[in-house]
Amino acid sequence: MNDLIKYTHRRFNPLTGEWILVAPGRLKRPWQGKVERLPAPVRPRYDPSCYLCPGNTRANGNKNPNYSSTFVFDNDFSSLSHDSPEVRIDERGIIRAEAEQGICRVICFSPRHDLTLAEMDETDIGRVILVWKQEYEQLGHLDDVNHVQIFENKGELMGCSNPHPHCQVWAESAIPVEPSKEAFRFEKVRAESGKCILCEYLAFELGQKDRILTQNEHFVALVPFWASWPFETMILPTRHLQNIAQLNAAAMSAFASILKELTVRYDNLFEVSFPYSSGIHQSPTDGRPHEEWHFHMHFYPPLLRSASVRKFMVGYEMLANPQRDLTPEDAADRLRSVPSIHYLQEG
Ligand code: H2U
Ligand code: ZN
Repeated sequence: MNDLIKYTHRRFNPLTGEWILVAPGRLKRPWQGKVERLPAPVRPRYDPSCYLCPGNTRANGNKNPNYSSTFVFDNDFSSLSHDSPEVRIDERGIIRAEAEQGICRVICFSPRHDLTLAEMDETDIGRVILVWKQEYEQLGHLDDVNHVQIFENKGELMGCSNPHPHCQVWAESAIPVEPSKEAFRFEKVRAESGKCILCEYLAFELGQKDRILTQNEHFVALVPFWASWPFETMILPTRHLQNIAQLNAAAMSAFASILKELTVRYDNLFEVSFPYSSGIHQSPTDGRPHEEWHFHMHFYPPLLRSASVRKFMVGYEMLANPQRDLTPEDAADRLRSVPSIHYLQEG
């Protein structure tokens, strides 16, 4: 293994069935990753012009309550709705389309305009996780909802439209493309061997430790062996759980704690509020038990070398498959080597 990974090689992503190309030799050019600390952006605790701050009026004229913890509302510009008619077309098996039903919501993490997950305390992060759990359960129970996607776009680089820390929930009748790749793989491996991809993977990683960033009694955070983004990570429960609704109080606190540590390490890497898209992949809500699923949270950050140098997934990545030069092992080393106290909160 150690020999193989010194040279250009391909790695298999068992969750999607796809491959990535790893070219460690390209990293022989000097690393200039250390950047000067930029002055911390001045972010007010409350911004009178923010659509998401407590008491403010949103873009469509609705007024937010004076909320003091989390705040959930139906997205004013929702892509999905419950009232699209159930119609489909299928011409020659090639020209296919179907109506899609569902609902989109926005979850503000806290009234504070200036606090991302990395800067929130674990108790408040725990409140966000509780809302994720409630939304997964409530929306998942709706007749026309078979899948609930919870995700966060963080930072302008990821196209986030509002700096007030928040995430979104899109609940719909179809299983979207990325989770359905995983669903297919979980089912296939279980049917063939009776095993769970992530239980097997976790057992391997806990033996190796090369890519593990941190762990507690209930969760592990790691750089997956098959990561395609430079600092891509994953949080996964140590037990074979299908979804976040199955977490007990101790596991929820452990989830909050590992989320805090991972997001702090991210911010500390380039001393910047680290952009990413993250999201939870968990069992569909179609009424079946889906014992094959092992829920997990993905983090896909775009940054490569500094607060301003990003990785572009273009050219070869768009037309062939993802490729990387920083190895997942080196990425894990770098994330492990930064402090676990947030750079703006130290001292
Ligand atoms: P981002 O997570 O990509 O920043 O999107 C924020 C969502 O918030 C976006 O889907 C919604 C947008 O439609 N939104 C409202 O519903 N009301 C508003 O007043 C502002 C933003
Ligand atoms: Zn705000």
